[in-house]
Amino acid sequence: EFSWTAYYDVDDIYNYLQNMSDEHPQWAQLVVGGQSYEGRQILGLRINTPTNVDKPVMFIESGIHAREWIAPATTTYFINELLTSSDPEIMEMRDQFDWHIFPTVNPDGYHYSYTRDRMWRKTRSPSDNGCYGADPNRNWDYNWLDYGASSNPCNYQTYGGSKPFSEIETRTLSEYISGLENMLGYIAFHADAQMLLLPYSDSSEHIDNYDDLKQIGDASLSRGYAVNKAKYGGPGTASEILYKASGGSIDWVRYTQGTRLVYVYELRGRFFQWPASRIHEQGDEVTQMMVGLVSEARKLG
Ligand code: 0X9
Ligand code: ZN
Repeated sequence: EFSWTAYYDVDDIYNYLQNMSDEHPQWAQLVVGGQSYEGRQILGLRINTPTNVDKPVMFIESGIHAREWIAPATTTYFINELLTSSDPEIMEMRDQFDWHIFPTVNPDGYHYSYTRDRMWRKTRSPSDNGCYGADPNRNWDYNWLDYGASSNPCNYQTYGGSKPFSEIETRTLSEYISGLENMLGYIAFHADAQMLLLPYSDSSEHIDNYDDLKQIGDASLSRGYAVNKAKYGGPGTASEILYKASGGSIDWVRYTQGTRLVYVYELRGRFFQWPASRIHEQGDEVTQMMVGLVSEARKLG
């Protein structure tokens, strides 16, 4: 039985998604967001309750960094809340959007971190010189390799890949994203800086709707704070409040798709780890942060 008191390998996460789509066939549909180097799928759930209006898409990208296990765990927790909660605010949030939610967009890396090397971050594609993987959050085709990324395939952390979208995971996921019409929001979950970040990640220039994103982000963080009194940094431009790095997903999404609500939530943890016994705590916090985000965004229209 799937619970939120343990971390699971990717097959178990995918079984959970399959089970949820079986249990809620009229709302939740298993979707394939892309492929991985080792032949896995990037599986997600589309949650779209029946109505006769077209709803804006809310996209959740999670687990792009393999070792940040709290991201996928929080994302399945959030899916469970959307599908089973009787809290009116959560149900309203569920009904308001066409949700596309992907808990593990780097499934090979996650499996490798789960079974072999806890601190693994990258994908698992081999390079010519015998090293493995690229940082999938340095591999997107926007200002690729300009800042904060390595061109050395043996760099354990931030190798940007042999070219933009060299990694099948980022390339196929970007194609899925491009195929979505009417994407209002794109949220990426990471760990462990405990911050809320806005685009761009490689320029300190404020984007045109910075003030709105800041106001919505503040509302989100204060809703989250009410749950456990955990203080997050930001909201602020990623390059200003964390560090400068090019080739990240949110920059590509913002620039090429023009998506209005784009955020990275850096969740809690130490050395990218978070106790399994406290997944609930992080999950409830993030659920309330999402409630705060969507209700403030609705006010701004
Ligand atoms: O470096 C990253 O990709 C993210 N931080 S993490 O520790 N989870 O690896 C931050 C992504 C947001 N953008 C930048 N500040 N570059
Ligand atoms: Zn990360």
